[in-house]
Amino acid sequence: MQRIFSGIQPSGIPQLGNYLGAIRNWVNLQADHECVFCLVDMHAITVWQEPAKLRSQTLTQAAILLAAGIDPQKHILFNQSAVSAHARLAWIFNCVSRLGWLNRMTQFKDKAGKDRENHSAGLYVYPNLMAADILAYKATRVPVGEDQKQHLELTNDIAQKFNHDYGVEFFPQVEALIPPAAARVMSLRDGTKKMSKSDPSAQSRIEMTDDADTIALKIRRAKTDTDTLPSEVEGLEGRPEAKNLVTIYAALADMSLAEVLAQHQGQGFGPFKQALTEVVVGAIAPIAQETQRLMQNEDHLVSVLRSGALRAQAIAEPIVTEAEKLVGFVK
Ligand code: AQP
Repeated sequence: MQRIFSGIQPSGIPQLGNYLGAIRNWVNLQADHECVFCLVDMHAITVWQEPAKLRSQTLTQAAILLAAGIDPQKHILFNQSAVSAHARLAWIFNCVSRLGWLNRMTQFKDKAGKDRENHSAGLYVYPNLMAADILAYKATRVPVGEDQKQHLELTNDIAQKFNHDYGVEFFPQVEALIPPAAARVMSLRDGTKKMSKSDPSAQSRIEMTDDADTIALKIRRAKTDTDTLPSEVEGLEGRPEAKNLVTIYAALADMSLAEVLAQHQGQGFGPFKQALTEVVVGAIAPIAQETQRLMQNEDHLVSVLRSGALRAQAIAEPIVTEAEKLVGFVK
């Protein structure tokens, strides 16, 4: 059985893009993989996080994952900082990875924007830590959204260079598992920007804890154009907001874009948004409700993460110790 590693940052409340790009896929992959799911709190602090919020967001995120169907008995769910192997391997990878490789990472450019000098060094070396997260478990498959593809290519470059430098086939190559539908969900306020849990505008995203009224309001306010829905997929080109709403509908209803358009062609956004609201509420509301229930018992959430961390450590510790020996550290 192949081992999967995947992470999500507790940098806010998970949003619909996290769900369609990652969480929903994780739930399905549990059937035929050994899964290690990680709340990557060390990644989250690459941009400033209020300590109390980071803690509560980590627990909320654990609750959302459990509510969405992650099974912490059969698989592993834990928070990254609880297993020191991640930080140790990341340091080695900081020394294997090349500045030229990191300079090409588009996520850093997107997140740092023009104000590059004022961002943390952690944000810059984020992809090296991500490579360490995956390779500390010698995971071979990584379910991610389309936006993370470049980081996985870098992970493979790091693995290859480590193996070459130390003259041993130690780390495997990893394969990205990118969900075919809704690989990228865009902001409700700007169809050219990805939906993000840390976007300053809560109106730009559907959060996994939103109730039906909040979802309806956000979709009603979502930016659109004044045209009706086209009959062909090509008609969505140059209409990013329209394409995004149709994409979300298609992903949640398990339909193709063409099938959604066949049902809704000629419709204005008023009625289409109502139909979309029903589909989104149908998928999100049960998860939000179960999350509320799980949030009542913080001790239980902490103990799920602790026991996950112990099991994660049992896998990662021997792998990272071996890597340290290969480097020449006295162990
Ligand atoms: N808009 C998206 N569409 C599809 N997939 C997405 N993912 C994130 N946003 C979208 C996928 O969710 C997984 C976990 O993401 P993450 O929390 O590790 O980091 P991120 O990609 O930076 O997500 P956010 O929501 O944009 O967080 P912030 O705002 O903190 O940067 C990943 O597999 C990602 O592909």
